[in-house]
Amino acid sequence: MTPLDRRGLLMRALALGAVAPLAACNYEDPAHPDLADRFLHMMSAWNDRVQAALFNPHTLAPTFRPDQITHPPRFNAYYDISQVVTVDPATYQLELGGQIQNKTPWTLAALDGLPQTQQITRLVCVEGWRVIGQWGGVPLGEFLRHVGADTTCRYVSFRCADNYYSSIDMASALHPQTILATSFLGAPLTPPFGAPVRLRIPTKLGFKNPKSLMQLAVTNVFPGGYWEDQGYNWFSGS
Ligand SMILES: Nc1nc2c(c(=O)[nH]1)N[C@H]1C(S)=C(S)[C@@H](COP(=O)(O)O)O[C@H]1N2
Ligand SMILES: [Mo]
Repeated sequence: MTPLDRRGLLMRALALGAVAPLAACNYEDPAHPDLADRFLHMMSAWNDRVQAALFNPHTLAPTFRPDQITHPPRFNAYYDISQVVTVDPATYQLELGGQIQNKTPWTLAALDGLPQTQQITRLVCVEGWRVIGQWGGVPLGEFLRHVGADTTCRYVSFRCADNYYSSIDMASALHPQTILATSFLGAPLTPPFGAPVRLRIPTKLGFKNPKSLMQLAVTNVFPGGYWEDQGYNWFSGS
C-alpha cells in the first residue's frame, strides 16, 4: 500500500464514521442547548467537504439487469401518496434561474428533443430500504451545457411542485448517471414518482432525487434542501 492509498482509506473511514457515532451520543447541555446541534452541523459540513474531495466523477454507481428491477416500485415523500401533487405534462414548464445564459423555460417536448439515456440503478432511502428501477431522460450535464450554465458554479438547486427542494454539487451534477428523468420502466413518469420530470442521481441517497421539478438554478450560494436543512448530511453520496 502506498502512503497515498493509506491516506485515501483513512479519509474514507473518517467520512463514513464521522457522523453516526456522534449522533448516537447524548451531548445535551442545559446551559448551551444548541451546542450539540452546532457541533453536529460543523461535523456534517466537514463530512461534506471530505465526500466532495473523495468524489470521483468517473466512478459509476452499480447498474443492474432488467430481471433485478423491484416490482412494485416503492413511493416515498414527506407526505402520504394520497396527497401527491399532479402536474399537467401538456402545459409543464421547467423554470431556469441563476448562472444560466438562456433562461427560457423548458417544456417536456423540448426536453424529449435532447439526447436521451437509460439506466437500471438502485435508489437507497435513509429510512433503510432500496429499490432497483429503470429511469430514462436527459443527462443533466448535457442539459446544463445546452442552456449555457456556468459549470464553474458550486451548486445546482431544485424546487418541486410540492415545495420540496434540494441541491447538489456541480461535480455530481455533471456525472454521466445524473439525469433529468422523464420515464420510468420505459413509460412516462407517473405523478407519485415525479412526473413530468425528476432528478435521478444514483450516486446519492434517495432524498437527493427531487421529484416533479418546477425550477432549476445554478448558483454559488448554498441552497440546502428539505431534509438537508433538518440535519441530514448535505452531500449524501459517493
Ligand atoms: N418532490 C419530492 N421529491 C422527493 C421527495 C419528496 O417528498 N418530494 N422525497 C425524496 C425521498 S426521501 C425519496 S427516498 C425519493 C423516493 O422516490 P420514489 O417515490 O420514486 O421511490 O424521492 C425523493 N424526492
Ligand atoms: Mo428517502
